[in-house]
Amino acid sequence: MTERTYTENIFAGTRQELLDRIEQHLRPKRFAHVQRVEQTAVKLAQANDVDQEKASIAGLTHDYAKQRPDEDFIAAIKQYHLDPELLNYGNAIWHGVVGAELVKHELGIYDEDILNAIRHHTTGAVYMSPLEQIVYMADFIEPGRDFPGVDEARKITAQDLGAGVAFQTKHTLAYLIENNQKVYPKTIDTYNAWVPRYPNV
Ligand code: DGI
Ligand code: FE
Ligand code: FE
Repeated sequence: MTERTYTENIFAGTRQELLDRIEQHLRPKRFAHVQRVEQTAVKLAQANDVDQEKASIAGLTHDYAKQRPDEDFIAAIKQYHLDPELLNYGNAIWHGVVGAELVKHELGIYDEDILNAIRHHTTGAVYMSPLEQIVYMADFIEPGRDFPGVDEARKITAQDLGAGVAFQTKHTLAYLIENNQKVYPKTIDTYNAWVPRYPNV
C-alpha cells in the first residue's frame, strides 16, 4: 500500500502510529475494512479536491469504536453530555455518533470536519461537507463490500458524489424498512434532504 506521510498535525503522530492505536481496538476483519475505507476515501478525495490527509484519518478512524461494549457508549453519552435520546439506540448508531467523542478524547483528533465525518458515517446528515460525503460513500463502496447494487453505487459515486449519497440513503432506508428495523430519526431527515434532490437515483 502507498506510503502516506502526515504533515498537517491533525493527529500527533505518524500514520503508522495511528494504525497501531486503531488496531488495538479492532478485530482483524474490521481493521482490514477501515484500511480499505481509507484507500477508497483518499481516491474520492483526490477526485473531489478534498484534503487527502483528512480523508485518510477519517477513513481509518470512522469505525474506531465499533467493537466497544455498550457500557463504554452509555458512559460516554453521560460524560460528554450527549443527547439522552441516544440511550434508546444501540451500537449501530452509537459507534459513529458517540465513537467520534472517543476518537477526540482518546486519539486527540480535534478536527471537526473529521469528527463530523465519523459522527455521520452511518446515518448521514441533512448537511454533509464534501469530506463527510466521502467517508459515508467510502464505507458503502469499499472493495470488500458485496451486496446487490454496490456496483451501481460505485458507478454513480464516481460520476457525482452527492448522487452517491442519495443512492446510499435510499438503499439503507429501504433495507431498514424491509427488515422491520428501528429507523433513527436523523436517518429519515437525511432521506428527506438528499433523495428528492436526485430524482434519477
Ligand atoms: O460500521 P459498518 O458496518 O462499516 O457500516 P455502518 O456504520 O454504515 O453501519 C451499517 C449498519 O447500520 C447497517 O446494518 C444499517 C445500520 N443503520 C443505518 N442507519 C440506521 C441503521 N440501523 C438502525 N437501526 N437505524 C438506522 O437509522
Ligand atoms: Fe460504521
Ligand atoms: Fe465502516
